[in-house]
Amino acid sequence: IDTMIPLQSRALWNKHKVQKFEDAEGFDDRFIHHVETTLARSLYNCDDLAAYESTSISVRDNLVIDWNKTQQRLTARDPKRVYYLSLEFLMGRALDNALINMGSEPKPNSNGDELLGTRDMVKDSLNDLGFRLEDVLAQEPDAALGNGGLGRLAACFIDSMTTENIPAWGYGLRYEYGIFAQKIIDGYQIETPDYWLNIGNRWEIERHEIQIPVTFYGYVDRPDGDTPTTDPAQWIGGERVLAVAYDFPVPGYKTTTVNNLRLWKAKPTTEFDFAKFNTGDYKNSVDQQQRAESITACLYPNDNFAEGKELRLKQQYFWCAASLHDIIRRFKKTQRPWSEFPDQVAIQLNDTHPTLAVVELQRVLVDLEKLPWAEAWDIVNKTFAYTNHTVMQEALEKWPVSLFSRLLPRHLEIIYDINWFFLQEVEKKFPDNSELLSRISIIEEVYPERLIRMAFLAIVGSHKVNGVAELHSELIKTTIFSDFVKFYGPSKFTNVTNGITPRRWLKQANPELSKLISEAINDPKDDFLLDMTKLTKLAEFADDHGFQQRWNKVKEDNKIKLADLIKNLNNGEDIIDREHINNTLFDIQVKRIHEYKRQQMNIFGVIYRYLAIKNLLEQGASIEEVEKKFPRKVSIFGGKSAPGYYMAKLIIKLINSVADVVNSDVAIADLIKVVFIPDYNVSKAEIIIPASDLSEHISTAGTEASGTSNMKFVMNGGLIIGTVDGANVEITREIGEDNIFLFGNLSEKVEELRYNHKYRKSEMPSELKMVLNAIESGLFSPENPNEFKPLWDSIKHHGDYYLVSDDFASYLATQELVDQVFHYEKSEWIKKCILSVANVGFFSSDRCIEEYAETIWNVEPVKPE
Ligand code: GPV
Repeated sequence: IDTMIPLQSRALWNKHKVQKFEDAEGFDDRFIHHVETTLARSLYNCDDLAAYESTSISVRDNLVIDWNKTQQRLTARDPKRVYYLSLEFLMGRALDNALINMGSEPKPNSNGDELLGTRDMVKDSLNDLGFRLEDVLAQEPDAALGNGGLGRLAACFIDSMTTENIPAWGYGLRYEYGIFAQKIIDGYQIETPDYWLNIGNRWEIERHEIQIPVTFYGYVDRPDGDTPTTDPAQWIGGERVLAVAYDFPVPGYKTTTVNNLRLWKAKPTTEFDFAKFNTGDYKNSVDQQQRAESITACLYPNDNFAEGKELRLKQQYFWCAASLHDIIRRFKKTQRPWSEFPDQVAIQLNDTHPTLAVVELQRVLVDLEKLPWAEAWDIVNKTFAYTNHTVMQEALEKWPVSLFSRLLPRHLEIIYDINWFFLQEVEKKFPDNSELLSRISIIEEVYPERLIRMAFLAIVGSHKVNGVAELHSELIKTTIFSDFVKFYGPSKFTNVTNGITPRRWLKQANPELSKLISEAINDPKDDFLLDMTKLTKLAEFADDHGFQQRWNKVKEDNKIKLADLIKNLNNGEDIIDREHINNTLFDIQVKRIHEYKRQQMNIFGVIYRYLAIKNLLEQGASIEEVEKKFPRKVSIFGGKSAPGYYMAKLIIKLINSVADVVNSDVAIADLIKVVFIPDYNVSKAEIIIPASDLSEHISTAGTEASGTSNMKFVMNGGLIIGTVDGANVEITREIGEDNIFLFGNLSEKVEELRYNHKYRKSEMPSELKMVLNAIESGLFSPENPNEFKPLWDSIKHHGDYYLVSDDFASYLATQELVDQVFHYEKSEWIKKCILSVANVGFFSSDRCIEEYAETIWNVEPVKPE
């Protein structure tokens, strides 16, 4: 702020200081104020949407007041800050979360007889004003600026960083279109655009005053002729766009700290191109300017896959350049020497998407600030840390050198120099090892195009590299990054097992379970949401029959809510048998559709069950007899496929085709139902996850870096069927191996098993043969028997890369065990659920953030006074 209010005016400012609403009266006042002024409506035309908007603005007012205080406190204290750079923030809805987080200290209600948090207070107020909170909350579109786990992790992290009072900023892009909305038409996925800003966005604050120019293309100029590339150079850019800041206040739980999520939008510069205008090219020049906005138009809809499009690289640089500029501007205000930059700034790279920030900082320090190369590089290296989220080759970003040389010519030079210095060090440590040099080089020399390996650049530019679960963090050291371990030693590589925020994923998604817990452990103020070790007290009730029944009632109510959602999505037609809901096992797999996540194995399992039931019936068994072996079960699927991912889309089609056949087969009564829930997203997850009896986390061992929905399901009192992969390993350690259904081959075996397939040394289990035969017979695609050919071919003829045939038998056997416990030992089942929740505390993202803060960022909380 450059205009300072004169001293004599300040009393006036303080006299009129805006106050937060604290009680029902205050809320009503604020709510009606915004209806009548901000929305220009009245009590005669205030519908649910207007009520949502007015409630949001009122709540935002409170947040902004605390946001300002937080920023003032931080400016005064000037502590080290964390900057979390993520191309995805999968935030979901903001209002309910803000109401829960803001309601820090419950206050007595008007009669003084009950403690009310802000959420309950606002709920009552809205009632008095003529609205139902649930209907109001449902008006909000999801902020779906992410694909899946990686983006949702970033959202959980900013929640935890704020709750922990860590001075933190999130930086990302303000896409106009988030992840596409999924429609299912005739069983096929159809993508439709997610224009989430259609009704405006009441949570963002546009900062017209913060506009940062970003340059692309052009050429490099060396005023002094032929100086080395490590000397300062001048990049004369060709295209210029502006980055405008949009700020989203991030509330924390039981704290008045409010952090900032800053998202950039691209817009044209107001520069006027005289040359074009004079040649009569006015229209063209305006059109070209307009194209600036396309940079932040759309989120790339790929999960675990790098597409390599020019516009994507533009997005990455646009975002890195603007964010770094902002970070540097903030640092410079304190007039510290550059050497102190890493003491003030920690930048976390969420995957390799922001790796250009490493190069950009080096460029700023060398070209603009004129620091010597080595001094600059030391600062860069101490500033950055990199989180890897996958070992799968197709997800590792590699950009063509040719694209770089056009779009970012100076950055390419800098990358070459970084690589040159790095390879020299490698050569020094391991002389005459040209194979090592070419393996470890940031540049991959491959015909017809040389490629820049972004992960390698991120490692070289960072002081720490972490994986997201123990198994994954070991795997990156022994596979994709093993040469770097040889060179740097193992201490540069570390593990921080992922976590999730219990505020959204327990309190918000599952208020009834949350209430039961707080009563049981005698924690009326919900402090367990901050200190999840308090949950261990639940273990005392694990065998308590009365408690088990209350626990099960909560689960049943949540299953009814999910059945209602499914009914609504199915045009009001019920698929799930309401009468038997309590003894129908809800078996859920919701996540991005991917061959490695093996939804195909799940649906094959459903087909097997269907065929087996049909067999028994044909042999004359009664439904009651069949039910003893195959009790009631609903298999629920949900998830999006990348638009260009053919096999994933075929898996969706198969699931829907199986659903058609099975659900309409009256012969099997209601023993199996199959449901594909369209358009899985955060707000649907909040309904689906609390309703699970069993959830599936069945990736081929070694492929799922961590998984985070596994943690969400356990936190909501559901059991897991899973492979020994990702965070399933630590979940097992924490909750106990009696409380999880593990199966399948271990990651150590994967290589050998794939080898066996390649040389046709594997036998397919008879159960899988049966299933594939049924599919091949056209049972699920009578008009087009070959529709699913690519699915069976990939197993039978293309090496079964994801090892479905190796794990299928043990998957089925484990499902049988699940049925046994759920239907014949229900008390044991519920006990397992209670014990799981009792020991799920480790997976709070608060624990995770504490580990990052201590071992990687070296930052401390700054608490409100
Ligand atoms: I790389 N992840 C993701 O959602 N998108 C990606 O493009 C990539 C990784 C996920 C992993 O697949 C999960 O195992 C992990 O839990 C999550 O990132 C968060 O670390």
